[in-house]
Amino acid sequence: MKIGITCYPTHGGSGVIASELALGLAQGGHEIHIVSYATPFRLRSFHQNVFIHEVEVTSYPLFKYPPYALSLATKLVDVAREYGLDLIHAHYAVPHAASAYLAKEILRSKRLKTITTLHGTDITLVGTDKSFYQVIKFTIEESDGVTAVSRYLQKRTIDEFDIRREIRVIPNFVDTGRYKWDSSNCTREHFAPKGEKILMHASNFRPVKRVTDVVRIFARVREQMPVKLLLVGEGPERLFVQQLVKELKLSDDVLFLGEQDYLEKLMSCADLFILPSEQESFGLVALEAHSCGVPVIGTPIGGLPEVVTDGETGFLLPVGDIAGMSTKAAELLNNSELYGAFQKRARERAVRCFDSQLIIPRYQAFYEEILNSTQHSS
Ligand code: GMT
Repeated sequence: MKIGITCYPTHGGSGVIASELALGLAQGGHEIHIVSYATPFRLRSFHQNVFIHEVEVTSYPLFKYPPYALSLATKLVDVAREYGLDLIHAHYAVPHAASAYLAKEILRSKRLKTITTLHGTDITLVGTDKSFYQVIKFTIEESDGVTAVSRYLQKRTIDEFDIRREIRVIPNFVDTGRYKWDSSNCTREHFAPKGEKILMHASNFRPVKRVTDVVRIFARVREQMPVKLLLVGEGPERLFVQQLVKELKLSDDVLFLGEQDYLEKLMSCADLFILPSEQESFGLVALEAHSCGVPVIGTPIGGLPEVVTDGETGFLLPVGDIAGMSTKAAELLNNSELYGAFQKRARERAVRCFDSQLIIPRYQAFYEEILNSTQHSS
């Protein structure tokens, strides 16, 4: 197949999944064309079947907001024509699904199919904003195929947008061969020279991630045992988080590592991953932690319970329950037998349910199904 994939290139779950899917499909012999405004950060290994097409956005004094969605649609048209694409797969509905729809209309092609994968805030935060709602509903209805990364997101989309067509659940995935605990990756002594335990959090530091909760949970665990906190990522909350670390006098034990491209190497240093989000349609980073055998302390919201099994591979406590989360974190870290069982089950769960070799073929089968169908039911 000749597949166009459009996604955000920045650090974030949807770009990770789109890039890993592109590489997996390319390895399977498909020709992949990535269309985005930059090369996705996670497209870090070369494959001869992967082509990158950069969208150029023209600025003009009249444009307060350059119309990226139109430039993307134009690029998709050019690429589809030049390479004879069979389908365009849009990751994250806003605005990619609308650009893919427009490209197909411009091409007046019955053969070219469009598939939209819903990732999370494109539905829960952005898509339902009234400035986008009608376009997102329309493009969900008009895509030839739609997938959601969790059962939670599938239901939420149906409810929020009153959708009658099928939305297929294809969960996120991880390369468990690469995301695994590896002592040669592990620079624990560098971060924790006195053998302290290590807590980790990684995100784009947006308010929904509640990174200040991570710091408060850490502060309570630190009252009970020697421990360090690794904070990975960048985003709008970082300054508040730094301020809080100073106020709580934790600076010696909290390390801000910024954006990191090789999270799997850092995961090998972590004892626990903390993800106290107030929204999470899936929680790809929790899956990556599990794949490295790292239990997760999180919240029972959104699709996170579909990834983390409460009481078996981690603990899920109500949003904002800092006391509860720190108690559970300390309980796990203080009991090596219990910890070992969680570690083992976390890894097993990632391998058994979410390995890329299990999930990528599901996308491939879905593509074939859509290409072989003449119409979708809407
Ligand atoms: O960062 C992104 O690219 C998307 C991001 C978001 O905030 O929408 O993440 C979402 O998509 C990921 C990949 O499918 C999921 O693992 C995240 O749970 C989801 N984030 C939220 O729902 C907050």
